[in-house]
Amino acid sequence: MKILTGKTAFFDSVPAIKYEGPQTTNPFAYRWYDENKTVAGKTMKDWLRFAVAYWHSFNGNGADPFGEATHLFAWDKNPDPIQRAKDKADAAFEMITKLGLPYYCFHDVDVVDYTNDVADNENRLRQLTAYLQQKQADSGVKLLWGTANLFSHRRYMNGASTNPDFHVLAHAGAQVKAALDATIALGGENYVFWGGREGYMSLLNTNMKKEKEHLARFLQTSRDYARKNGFTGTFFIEPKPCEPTKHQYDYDAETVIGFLRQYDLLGDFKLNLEVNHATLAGHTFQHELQVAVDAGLLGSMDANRGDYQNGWDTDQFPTNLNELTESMLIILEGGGFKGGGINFDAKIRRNSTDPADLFHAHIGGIDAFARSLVTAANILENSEYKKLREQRYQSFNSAEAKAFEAGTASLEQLRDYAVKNGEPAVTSGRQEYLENIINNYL
Ligand code: XLS
Ligand code: NI
Ligand code: NI
Repeated sequence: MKILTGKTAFFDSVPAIKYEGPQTTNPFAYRWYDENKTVAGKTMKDWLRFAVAYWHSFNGNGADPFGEATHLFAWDKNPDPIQRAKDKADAAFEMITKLGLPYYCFHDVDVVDYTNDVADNENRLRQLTAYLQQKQADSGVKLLWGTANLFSHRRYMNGASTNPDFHVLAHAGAQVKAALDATIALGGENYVFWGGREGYMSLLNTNMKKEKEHLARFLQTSRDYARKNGFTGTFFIEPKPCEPTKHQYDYDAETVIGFLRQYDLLGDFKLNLEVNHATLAGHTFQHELQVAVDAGLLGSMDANRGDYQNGWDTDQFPTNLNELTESMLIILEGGGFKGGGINFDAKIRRNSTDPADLFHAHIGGIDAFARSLVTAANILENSEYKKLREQRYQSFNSAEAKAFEAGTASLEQLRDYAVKNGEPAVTSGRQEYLENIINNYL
């Protein structure tokens, strides 16, 4: 891939990251991610479809509720908002091309600062869209998905499409329209809705039924606009149970699937699952993946990890090989992502203040996924894992069980089967044995 630097290089000290294999001591090299290596019938690049997230890497400045910015990066300095946005795009494409990744993702307000003037915002985004079109053409990097930030501005404090004030909802519409225009112009392959404020803080002031109907209608209206304007990609809903809102309507995968079914949106929408959102919902990420795969709706994922001691979205870079290997087992068996890929929705820590830290973070996450992909493929191909799981259900091969599954066995027949066959045997689920298989292949 051609390395793309703007007028100034922002990551001067960092070379292009290449695959060197597990033995290398070079911190700026991949040990596992070898993009053209074939694993389970596809290249690593095609299985993983990595994307860099604009917001965490190029807008995130390390500030937290207790303290000011600590990431004082050179691309974020120019006082002119358009020039600053272009510097940021230069930094983004320098990093993405040095990492050798195929995709990026953004919110409208990540690309260029927004004001309260709708027409001015549209104009700014159009200027930056043209700039990004050129960057994409020069590098071959593509847009995995675009989205609109409908949660940061104070007007959205009571929700965007679920706001009790129609005037606010209309502003959300204006933003989504412009973000869709940008996504379409950039050949974006998907479009995401994350409902950060689509929910409520207190039922005392909330008509939940009305708000959920508005959310559905807003999605339909947005879909219709995008389709009319040539968007052929997939829309993703990104579930999250809470934070910033106390109760969010897109709670988890199962909830969103029910919602999409209720409002007839399954033909256009799939899921974008995030690791730390799953754990906030009280699930494992593997659980969320399995729910989506079983419904044929695994569109994409936001990669990160949470902190077991904290109850919020810490968005750390993924490093947990057990969690990722179990996840890759599900993704592989499900045939991969439907339209999406792996977006690093993760941020370096407040005290990781060197531009190079962004590289170490991504290299670690990329290698952790690549290694998990190899491990999971190995487990599926060579271990007893699949066979053991299948064997647990072997009793369903009997004629009586097949009749039950087909819906032709009555409750009386189940009773007679129970009487005829006496007490079932005690059968081991062999959980520890299976856990050992994962570790043995790591
Ligand atoms: C926040 C979400 C957000 C979405 C995009 O928790 O993960 O970053 O991915 O709006
Ligand atoms: Ni996310
Ligand atoms: Ni998140």
